[in-house]
Amino acid sequence: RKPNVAILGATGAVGQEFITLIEERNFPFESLKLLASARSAGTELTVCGKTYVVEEAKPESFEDVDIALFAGGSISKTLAPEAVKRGAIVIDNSSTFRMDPNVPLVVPEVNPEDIDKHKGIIANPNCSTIIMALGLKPLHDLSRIKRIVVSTYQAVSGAGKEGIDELTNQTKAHLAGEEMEAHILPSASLAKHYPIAFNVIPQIDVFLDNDYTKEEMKMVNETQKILHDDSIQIVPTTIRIPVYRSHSESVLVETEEPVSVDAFRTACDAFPGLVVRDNPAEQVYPMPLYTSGQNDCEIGRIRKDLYNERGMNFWIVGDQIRKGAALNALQIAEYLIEKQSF
Ligand code: 2RA
Repeated sequence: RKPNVAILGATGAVGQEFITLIEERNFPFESLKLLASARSAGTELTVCGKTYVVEEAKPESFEDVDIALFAGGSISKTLAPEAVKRGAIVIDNSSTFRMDPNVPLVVPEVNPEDIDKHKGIIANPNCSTIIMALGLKPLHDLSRIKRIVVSTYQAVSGAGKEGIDELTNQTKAHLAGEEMEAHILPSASLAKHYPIAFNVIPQIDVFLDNDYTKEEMKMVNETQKILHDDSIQIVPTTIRIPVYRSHSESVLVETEEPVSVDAFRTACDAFPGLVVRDNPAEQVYPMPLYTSGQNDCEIGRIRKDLYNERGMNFWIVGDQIRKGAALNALQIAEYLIEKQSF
């Protein structure tokens, strides 16, 4: 049977991508409810040719809902348990429950076996974690990963529609010789904001006591949970760059045994959701301008560490709103529907 579906956060960047993907993938639903904050209630949105009026999200909104797609945000903390209480399975893109031992944290191509362990909530990992995990898993299957050093180059879409608008407005202002105004990045909650146009900002979200940011520690903690191995050492630097939609990541991995470039490239070729774009002689490598709007992540610049035979470098790029958020969550829902386990 088809599920009764609700989308919480339907008017935001991720919510809008849920709708686009539902139409693109002919995602099966019996009924659809679009939910948002009181501020956005009343907005009319069209899905599969039918017009829906966005309703204010309340606990009772989840009566008779089988699968609830939560686009993200702190509202998950109060509404996810209310939805579960009413029989819904919540697939939550916020960070609220990701490290909860009772909540599976899932990239469907990497750890699908965790989906069935849910107790009502399934957490969608952070976008930079999802994209990196797609490159890690084929290597981890060849030889267990021991240590990862990663630098990310993250799109402004990670900061939502406001982040996208800020890049546009600052670029226009700069090119017109005007002052650039900054209100959103590195994080709206912080005292200081910096322009992202023609700049990079080595901070995403707030700093913690260990001088790593929340975004960086998400990559550490979530990757260890997804790969079920908290002995894996991960040293991240997450950076905001003036790109609209795709995150790019430079990853150096040390494995237990040496792995050849050919073996890793072949494994990536066979890995679902991953496309190998790797031919230096022809200047072929992934770039965010070309991965945006597509479902697959692209991997390239695959090469051995210059000094350590157990080291492998790669460059991986993926659309932050699609695979980094909405698509990953929808694929989890498709798994539940295929198994009729909702
Ligand atoms: C970002 N990963 O890129 C965070 C949240 N989407 O801003």
